[in-house]
Amino acid sequence: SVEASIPEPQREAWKKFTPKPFTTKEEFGKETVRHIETTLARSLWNCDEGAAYSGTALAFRDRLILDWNKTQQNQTFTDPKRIYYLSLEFLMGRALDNAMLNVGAKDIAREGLADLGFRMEDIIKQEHDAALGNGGLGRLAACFLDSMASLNYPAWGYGLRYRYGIFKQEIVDGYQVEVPDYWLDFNPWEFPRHDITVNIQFYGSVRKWQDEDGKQQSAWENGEIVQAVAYDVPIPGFSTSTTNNLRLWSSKASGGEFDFQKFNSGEYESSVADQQRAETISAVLYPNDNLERGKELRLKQQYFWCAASLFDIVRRFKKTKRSWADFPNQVAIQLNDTHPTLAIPELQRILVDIEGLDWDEAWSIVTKTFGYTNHTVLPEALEKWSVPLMQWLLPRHLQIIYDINLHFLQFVERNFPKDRDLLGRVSIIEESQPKMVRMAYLALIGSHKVNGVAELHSDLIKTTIFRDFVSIYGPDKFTNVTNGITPRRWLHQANPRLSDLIASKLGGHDFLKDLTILHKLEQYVDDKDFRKEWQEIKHANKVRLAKHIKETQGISVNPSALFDIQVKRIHEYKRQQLNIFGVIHRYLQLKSMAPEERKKLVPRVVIFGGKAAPGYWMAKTVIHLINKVGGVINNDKDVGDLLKVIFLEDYNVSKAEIICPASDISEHISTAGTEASGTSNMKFVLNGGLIIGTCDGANIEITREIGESNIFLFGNLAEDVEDLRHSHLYGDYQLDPALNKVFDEIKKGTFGDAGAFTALINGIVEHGDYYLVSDDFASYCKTHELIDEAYKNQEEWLTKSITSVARMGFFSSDRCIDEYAETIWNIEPLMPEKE
Ligand code: IMP
Ligand code: B1N
Repeated sequence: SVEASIPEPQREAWKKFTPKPFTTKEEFGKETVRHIETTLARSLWNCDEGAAYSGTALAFRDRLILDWNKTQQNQTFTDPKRIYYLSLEFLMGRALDNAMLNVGAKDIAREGLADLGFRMEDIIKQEHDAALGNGGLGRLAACFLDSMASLNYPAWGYGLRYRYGIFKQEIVDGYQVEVPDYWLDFNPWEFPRHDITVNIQFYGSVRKWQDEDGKQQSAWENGEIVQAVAYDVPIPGFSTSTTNNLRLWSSKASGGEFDFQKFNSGEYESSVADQQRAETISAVLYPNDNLERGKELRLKQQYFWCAASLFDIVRRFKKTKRSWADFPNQVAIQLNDTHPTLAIPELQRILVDIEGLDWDEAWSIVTKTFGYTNHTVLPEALEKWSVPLMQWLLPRHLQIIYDINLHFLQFVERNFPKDRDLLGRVSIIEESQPKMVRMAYLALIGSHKVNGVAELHSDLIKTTIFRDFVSIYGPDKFTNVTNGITPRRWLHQANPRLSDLIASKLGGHDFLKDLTILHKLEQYVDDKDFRKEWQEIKHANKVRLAKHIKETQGISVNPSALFDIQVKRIHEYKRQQLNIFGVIHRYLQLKSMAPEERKKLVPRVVIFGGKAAPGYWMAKTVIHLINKVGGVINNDKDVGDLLKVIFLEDYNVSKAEIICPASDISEHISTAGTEASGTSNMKFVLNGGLIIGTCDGANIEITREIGESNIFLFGNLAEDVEDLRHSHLYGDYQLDPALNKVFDEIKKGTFGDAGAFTALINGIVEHGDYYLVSDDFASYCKTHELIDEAYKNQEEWLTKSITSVARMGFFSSDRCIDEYAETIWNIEPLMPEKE
């Protein structure tokens, strides 16, 4: 069993045989070659870069596991309160570079690899990204894991082990084509735990009876069973031996590979079909960002993962033989958006149906345990599940949800007896056809704290989607925790030269553990040599990106041009369409100028990147337009180096690490009130780029920290959006004239078949311009002119760049995790044991 341990007298021998981590390049080389020769069965004669990567990764994995074992043992003995972070997405990116930096052995590995005939940079590039996420929400979860380990919090991540992560994007004739991302061919970073399995039930029925004491009992029976198998991924902290665990569940047919009875009785095909059906649950990540489509398989994924994780958490708690009342003192569970909301009725089911607690006692434990983070107010992203579907798949959970709702509505009625409409508005069940379960309401009612991810967003949820709940529970249930990013990956790893330059001034790399130390940089803002180096590093990073563009797209761009970058999921609310219309406007102006006049212009490279959800037709149209516009502008002799438009294929985390350090300007231009926070805005500024942005999400707090003169803000405010939308539909409303010219050009066929873009234009001209592209167009273009002017003064630009970085200390995910720990989780760090 998992609990068995070595008898006392033999423990000394055990300890003597425990492997020691490598500390020199020779020891590292020895480990690596041993893995290449024995684990991989390759040799001196056929070791390519792929094999060298695998050997290096295995040597580092061994190291992480030794620390991981100690951390887990220490946690088991000390038994502190733990935080469990439930997220359907973990967008981890590559692991090797991160592991090398976090354990502080990158230089040893570089030298060791050189001795074996390999270059570190080439080896790192061999790794396939772990891309189990769509965008910001999944990457935030990955930054949180890094911070929780680095700050020594006893923390676990729980997720799904998708066989296919987010698809790989190819651009063919200007269109997005999706290619499956099979990433598990060789994944040294996971440990299959075939001894840790949980049986998960679906479908079936509920039996009810009265026990001897006359108490009502319920049992969920006769369902179909699928097995969850744990795969563990070690998460090393930076500059600490704490190594936490990310546990990902994989689905498998229960009773092993397939049903042997069926197999032997000749039902070969159906036994294999059962197996495949079970494995489908964890087969693929849903590729939608900020959109929920109510598919049965998605609900199955959610329950499968919640039930397996809760079983595991409850099992760990029960080992300590504490009373149930102690559960919330030992366990905090954070819900990353509503995707894990079923964990709430599931814990209530375990406590009431299986452990025999009273409803009220159980419910008090549940609500003290959970916290819920909301990441969006977009209506199309708010999860709702149809009651008939839930009745069919999870009959007992539906009953529990109805009971939770009943108790809640009775409570509301007692407190607001005169407000009849209120009950319908706040009910977990929407009285539609069919009825729907509103998951955000269930998550809120089942949690003790609800938080948004930036100040504006946390204010907005209180006045929009959760308005009634503020009156019901009072404002204290709601709080804000502004997002952050890990400076280890997004500065030290992505931009090592800048990290080292900063360290040379601040007396070491301590700022990577306390980012607020960066403020000391301001005293060097006039230091000539420092400024020169800062500028050289930015230029070198632009050269690196230009090289990537040349290699992947075959287009040469001038690294001295102003690099203007917008990389993120393609979404109407993020407004890549505003950007490309702005580019067309710039092109038209340029074409109308005399050649001497053009010479005064600041050359620009406009770079786009990002994926569209496969079924999101409008987003795909935007990608198509960007590529068509690029095709025309990049080949126009009048334009030359003055304007280039690039669409980078397959934007992902490892590409973001090359892109973020290379911007002069990055664009975060969502319609005000739609982007909950944004996190790439923080990554770009931390790497010395300036931003053009709307007053939305974390842009507002970035402005407050770095100062209004260091950011280019434009556009309408969130508070005015509703009225503007109304005026489009019912007022006498005029399209922006410059935007109209852009549309005329598209309609003329300048960028290929005009018909392809009709819907995009009509959405703005005829159907109410929901995202306010026209309203913000003039101020957007004007602001880009200001940027051109500002860029001509390179000295001032440089001052802005340095000052901004110095003031970015607030946006570390370490600060963010400390806030969660203190205000929501009530947990403390657990320091690793001394050697
Ligand atoms: P944002 O929406 O620009 O704030 O994106 C947040 C972060 O998510 C980025 O900085 C990337 O790390 C990641 N990200 C966004 N879009 C994608 C994508 O399409 N593929 C992979 N990662 C992405
Ligand atoms: O979460 C990020 C924020 O920085 C972004 O502003 C926000 O858009 C993003 C359903 C989502 N919100 N909601 C999602 C993703 C997948 C899905 O199936 C919704 N992603 C965000 C981190 O706070």
